[in-house]
Amino acid sequence: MRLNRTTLATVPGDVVCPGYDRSAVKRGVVHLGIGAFHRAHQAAVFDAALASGDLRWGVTGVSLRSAGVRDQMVPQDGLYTLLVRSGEGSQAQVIGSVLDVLVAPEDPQRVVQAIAAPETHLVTLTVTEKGYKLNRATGGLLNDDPDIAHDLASLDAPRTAPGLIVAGLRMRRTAGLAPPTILSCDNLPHNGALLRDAVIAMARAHDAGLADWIAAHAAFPATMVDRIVPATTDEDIAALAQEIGVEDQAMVKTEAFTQWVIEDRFCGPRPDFASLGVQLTDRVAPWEDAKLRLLNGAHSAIAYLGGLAGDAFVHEFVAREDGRALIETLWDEAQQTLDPPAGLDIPAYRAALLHRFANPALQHRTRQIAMDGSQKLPQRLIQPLAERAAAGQQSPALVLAVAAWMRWQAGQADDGTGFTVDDPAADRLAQASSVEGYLVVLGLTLPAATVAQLTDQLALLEREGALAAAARLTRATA
Ligand code: NAI
Ligand code: CS2
Repeated sequence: MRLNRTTLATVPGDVVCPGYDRSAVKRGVVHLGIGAFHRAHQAAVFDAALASGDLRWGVTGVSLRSAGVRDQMVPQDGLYTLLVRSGEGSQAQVIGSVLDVLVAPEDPQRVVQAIAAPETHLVTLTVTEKGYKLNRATGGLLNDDPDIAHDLASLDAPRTAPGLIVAGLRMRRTAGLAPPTILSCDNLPHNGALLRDAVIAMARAHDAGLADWIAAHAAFPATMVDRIVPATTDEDIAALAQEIGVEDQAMVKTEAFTQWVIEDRFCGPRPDFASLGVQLTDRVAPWEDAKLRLLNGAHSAIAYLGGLAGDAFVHEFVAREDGRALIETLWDEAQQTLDPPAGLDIPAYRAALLHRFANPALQHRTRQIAMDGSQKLPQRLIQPLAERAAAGQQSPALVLAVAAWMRWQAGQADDGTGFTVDDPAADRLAQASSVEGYLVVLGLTLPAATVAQLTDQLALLEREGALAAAARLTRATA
């Protein structure tokens, strides 16, 4: 028996369920990229908005690639369980904010129409870093990407997020409607500005007037999003079915912590975010940098060093004394590059992060974080390393973490086990055999002294393995 609007009545009483009338909910949000993170983060906030009595914030979810999530969610009437797992136990809640899921490749026009619908006030995105199709070194669209090339030629059946958004905005403009606010919720620095540039570049290829209208009237606030959401496994689904008595193929598991900081620059209606625990601020960049360089930087270090050492999960790496010591050193280095926002207590933030990473109930795979490293490393590790090098500071932990990413590209763990490198640049990375070669793939340069240190650490990792390299660093910095 699957979870759906009929079987909802049978779930145990301690599972929180939607208390609002779902049939009265309007579709105020179109979300592109309805993966696990959206379901554990933004959709839960929209659910809380609905529960507060503001029924404008139902979500039309969109898959840009496969039909998998639609096939999980539509038979369940969009209902799914959000399972919060902490060291203390777990709490389940059924979320009702997702009303429909569209599969863009099957019917792109339905997505365009959803964006253009008068009741749509927000378009949100979690399409992964690579989904923006940007050449991050130059800031322009990836014009040689076949899907971008297709959308630049015609928007009749768009294939990319920028293409779908521009086609939707074009339809709104023709209908005399204002644009919705468009919120990137991916882990990219200046995500609002990046998305705005991509959308305006796509629009300009078709209609300069449309591009100018978007530039003048649409809002693309920057956001910082945070909640650790590991990919759901078959075991998670089976265990939840035992607990709630129905099968939920769309469930997501997460931690108790959640944070959403949004630049307060909307061009139309939005929920009363402040009352829903969302922070609105003038400047998101300091929050983004702190999160990307402390949380995500440590995550990537753990993914590559732990992954090479054979740690399947994040909590295994931070259970090691040398693992924790390495992360603390990395944070000492990274935090000196930050301009922390008022309200962020860095020592408390670091302590909380270690606690979050140590949560064994989350089962957060190092392999999941290791994915798409070429899209993640620059903002997480290389930028702070470059800034420190420019200031004449040594950064042994950042250097080791970046070298571990380079070592990862060989597709072999320290015990000789082979794995596939999951990265849009995997082919080019596989051809690169030196530090300089890896940096070319990223489109970045570093000073010669830093390149030499990376080369040393890469050789050390090849010779002695990740744990020995982490232990050496602990001894050297003790
Ligand atoms: P997921 O794998 O469950 O979902 C990824 C979504 O992105 C899917 O809808 C997929 O179709 C889409 N996508 C993937 N490649 C794409 C491409 N080339 N073009 C267009 N769409 C593409 O992953 P999840 O957990 O939902 O994470 C997605 C993003 O959310 C992350 O990359 C990150 O930027 C952000 N995020 C994730 C967190 C997490 O802990 N999982 C926490 C904070 C942010
Ligand atoms: C992780 C993030 O997969 C990754 O790259 O570092 O998704 C991380 O879980 C989130 O940013 C936490 O908010």
